[in-house]
Amino acid sequence: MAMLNFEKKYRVRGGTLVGGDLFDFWVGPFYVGFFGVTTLFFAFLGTAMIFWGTSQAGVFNPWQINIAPPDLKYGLGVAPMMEGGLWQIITICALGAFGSWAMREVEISRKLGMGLHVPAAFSMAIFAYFSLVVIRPVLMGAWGYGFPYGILSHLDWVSNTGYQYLHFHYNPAHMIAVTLFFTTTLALALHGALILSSTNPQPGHTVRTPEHEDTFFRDIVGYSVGTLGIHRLGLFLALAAVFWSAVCIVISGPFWTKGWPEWWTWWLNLPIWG
Ligand code: UQ2
Repeated sequence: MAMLNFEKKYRVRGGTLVGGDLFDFWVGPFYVGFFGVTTLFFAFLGTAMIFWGTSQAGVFNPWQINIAPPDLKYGLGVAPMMEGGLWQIITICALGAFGSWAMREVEISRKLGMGLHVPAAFSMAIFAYFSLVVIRPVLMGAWGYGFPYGILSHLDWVSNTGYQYLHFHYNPAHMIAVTLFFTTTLALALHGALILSSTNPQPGHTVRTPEHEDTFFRDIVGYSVGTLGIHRLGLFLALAAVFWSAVCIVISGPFWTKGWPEWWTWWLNLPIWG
């Protein structure tokens, strides 16, 4: 593939964390780096394990793929290959691939002299996965509390786990997470609409400036968060949504074993009701 004219300027040497110049090269449009190699290694191994395990179970319908975690009786030990051991290896591969991808983002950010916001944001997604398959299972004493790898089977796990706490919407951390997800879509809808509106002026007008964007929101709600501020707000809302999602599932089991509706008895038991 031909190198685009601006790429020569930005394809700079250095910024690597591991391997020095050894992996500091591109294949076509892709930066490789040490972590590009480890990403490919873990991703291919993990994916191959899923396909192999699925074929061993005689399943050839993608919707029915199900690589289950070990039985609870294996606790936090190593399980036999076909009884959850495969799930354990796939989990290690997944964490290896996600972690490598994050480090590759760090190397590219350093190479370009940029902040580390992108790998920091991606790390929150890794943390959400890590909390489901490592933190919560470890706190509860068995890998069997992890979720199964399969399109429909992981949906069943989410539904079953939620119903174990009777009504997950009464989980206060779940409430905060949902509110943050909705607010994220509100912020992106406002921002997307504002940018498209100012870059699509009425016939005969030139493209509008950020001053027009500020003015629109000052006119309608008395406040403009600003062009940089909206992106800080968006990143904060999205990361906070993921963070509270992780909190809401990690507290379910390790720190609260009853139904979530019952958690609210603290409110009914306040002495102020007389
Ligand atoms: C804004 C601004 C932008 C924007 C948006 C706003 C010029 C291009 C969307 C408006 C956002 C406000 C008032 C905050 C809304 C708060 C929440 C919690 C959704 O002012 O500056 O830049 O895109």
